[in-house]
Amino acid sequence: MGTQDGFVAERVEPNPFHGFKQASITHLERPMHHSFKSGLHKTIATTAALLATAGVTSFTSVAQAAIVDLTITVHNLAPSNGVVVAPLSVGLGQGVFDGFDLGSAANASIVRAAELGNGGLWRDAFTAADTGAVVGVVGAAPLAAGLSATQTFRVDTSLNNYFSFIAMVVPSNDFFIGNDGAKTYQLFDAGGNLQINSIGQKARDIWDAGSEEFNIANAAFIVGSNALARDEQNSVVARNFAEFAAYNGQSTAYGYTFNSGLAAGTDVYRIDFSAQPVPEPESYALMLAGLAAMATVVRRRSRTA
Ligand SMILES: [Ca+2]
Ligand SMILES: [Ca+2]
Ligand SMILES: [Ca+2]
Repeated sequence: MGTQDGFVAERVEPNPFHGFKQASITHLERPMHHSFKSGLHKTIATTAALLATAGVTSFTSVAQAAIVDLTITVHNLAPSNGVVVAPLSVGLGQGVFDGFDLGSAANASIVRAAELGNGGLWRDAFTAADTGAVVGVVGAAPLAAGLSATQTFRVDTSLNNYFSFIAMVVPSNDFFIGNDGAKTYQLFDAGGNLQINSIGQKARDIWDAGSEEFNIANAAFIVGSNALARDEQNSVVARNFAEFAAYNGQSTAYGYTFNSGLAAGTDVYRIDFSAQPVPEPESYALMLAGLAAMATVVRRRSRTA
């Protein structure tokens, strides 16, 4: 079954918008294994404590630049009662996956993300083009103005150095944010250092996928509309934020009356990054071997004492 991070469920339901909230809260990729990680950290602490007890003073850092925990935090900065952004699909790879082009027709993965808020096909296409990629979703529900969401991904700074993203922006028929250039955002330099702290999106950065005609009755996030319905637009990907104002006064799925409030330079969204180095598995193995050796020494000493 496909993921259901979008504005409507994949399966057609009698009333698709009845399932709006339920369909919006699921995201399946959880690359982090927090309990495993914290367990290992406890082991390190225990190991360090035992080595210190045994009189070992030179315990060098095990941190390596290549593997990091990348925390991505997204913020909806739009004016209140304004646009909402679907959970952000992200891809971290070598800058080889290019999802769409300004002035060209959007492919099926972009159409799915832009018309229904579901980035599943986009993430599948990303990993098919870049086998070492890490993909996932930030946020469990469409993000309203003033709110934030965060997610941590374990990445290799040499395989996952470029960042890409896509998310539907509503109310709309087929609007989204995302990067046109596969190599626009190089997060990590050759030394594994994070070199981008933040990516901002203004209203003028929002795309119209050109796949679905403007029609309030077929838009997502509007009460009484059927997002699954669509009129083919047969156009190309283009910048467009002015169309949001056409929804002013409409009732939204979040219970407020929509008011776009957008001008070209209005801040809409921000993606923040922070990176925390983590030890590589080989370092853990070496440490555990060292601990075992030290325990043997301690045991022998206590026996001969
Ligand atoms: Ca492109
Ligand atoms: Ca359109
Ligand atoms: Ca639609």
